[in-house]
Amino acid sequence: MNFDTVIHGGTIVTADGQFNGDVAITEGRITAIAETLDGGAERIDAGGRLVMPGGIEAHAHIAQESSSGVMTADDYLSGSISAAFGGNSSFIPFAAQQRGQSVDDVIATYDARGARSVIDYSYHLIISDPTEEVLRDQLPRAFARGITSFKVFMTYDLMNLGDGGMLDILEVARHHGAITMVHAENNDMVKWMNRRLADKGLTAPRYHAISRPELAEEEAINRAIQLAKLVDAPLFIVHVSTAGGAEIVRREKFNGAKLFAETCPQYLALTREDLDRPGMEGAKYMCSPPLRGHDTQETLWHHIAMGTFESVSSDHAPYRADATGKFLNGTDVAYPKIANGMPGIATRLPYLFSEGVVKGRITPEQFVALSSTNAAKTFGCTTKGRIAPGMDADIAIWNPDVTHTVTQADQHDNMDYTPFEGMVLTGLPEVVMNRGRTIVSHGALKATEGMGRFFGRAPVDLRGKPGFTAPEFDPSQNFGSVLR
Ligand code: DUC
Ligand code: ZN
Ligand code: ZN
Ligand code: ZN
Repeated sequence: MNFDTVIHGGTIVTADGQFNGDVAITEGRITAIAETLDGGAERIDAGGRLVMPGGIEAHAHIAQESSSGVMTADDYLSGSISAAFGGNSSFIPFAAQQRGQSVDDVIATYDARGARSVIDYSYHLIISDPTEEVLRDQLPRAFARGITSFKVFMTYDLMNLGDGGMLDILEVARHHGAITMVHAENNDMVKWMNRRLADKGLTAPRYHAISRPELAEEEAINRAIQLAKLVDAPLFIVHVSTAGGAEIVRREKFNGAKLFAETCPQYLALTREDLDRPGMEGAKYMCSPPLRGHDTQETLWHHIAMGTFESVSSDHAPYRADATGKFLNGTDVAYPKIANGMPGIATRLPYLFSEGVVKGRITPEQFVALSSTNAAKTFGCTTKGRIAPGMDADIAIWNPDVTHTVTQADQHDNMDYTPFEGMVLTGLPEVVMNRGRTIVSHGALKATEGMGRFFGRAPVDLRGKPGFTAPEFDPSQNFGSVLR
């Protein structure tokens, strides 16, 4: 056979199992898997290495303005390069609607930005202004383009849709087979805490964590799930940070909600004590939901191992610790004026591998599911996330034994810090491929700007999700909604 590439002698790991063998690639696709394969214009020796599906980063903010107007430091070029160094072959950042903006305009804007990517990309659409035109015409057009996931916020005054707005989106999404993602924090609880803290003059970064209580997340997660159940719509809870939130997700999944969820490395690796660092250092550790306590970490790991979460995603939200990012409003400002979010697209998988697989908390198969296969299934990436004949040759070859210290210089992003600085991790991706093209090899970038392609996605895969229909509401009736 005339293969372009044969990856030889590695341990192939999928979400279902592992075996030693060779993988052949022809014209960007996996064309054969066998114990031994001859030929290949290029042969890659993977002896002692793990051959896994390239990561799919399903939660990243790239070339995106926050609702308060702060632009992320990473665009699609730097963001995709950093992602690739971290073992990702593709990613799905957000395309964010500003109030008053049409969805068509949002997509055109992000198409121009995405064109710089070195890896394949798609978008989740953030909806902040669900007007009738948006619901009736624009979201269906986005869906037809393969943008099959819509994200909404329950917090931030400029983003929060209210329960009715969420129901509108959930209903449209359900009708088309799209999945609704939600940032779940109770807006009024946070605002009430903010007022109390401001009254007492408590404005340092550490109060950011206090202003966003665990209860605010737990309440909103529960509410979002009940809203989704009313219209029997699939729901994805992003960045679950609390034991209570994870417990609700687990229970509701068990009871038949069409529910999906993720957590993020920062909630496993860091705590709210990191916000206490001297001066404004703590600002680097401000994200929403905020970092929690030590006991939360082991509980979230337990939920990862039990299958409560489909994915562990980075929530890469790169705001530099300077006047372009965190301190756009000045260096000596109260915490509500500091951009929140932290980078992590390059550290997500090395962290998950080291602290998960190497430390025995999860199996290599679970690592593959959490990093790639489940995201592909949830978000309709039908040609990605698996090592199987016919699939895109999106492959990461990992050295499971190499130990390294995380440092900013190795992130290959446009940031000026990594919150994971100094952590000693075991295991690194050595070769990362996207559609058979080598993007990163042994620490060197092999790709050039614009090599990535936009990929449209299929409806959410609901196999194994029985669903829940509220007896008072039969969604097939469409009581006078915009859907006909
Ligand atoms: N939510 C995110 O998903 N990312 C960054 C900040 C936020 O509030
Ligand atoms: Zn969020
Ligand atoms: Zn995010
Ligand atoms: Zn290194």
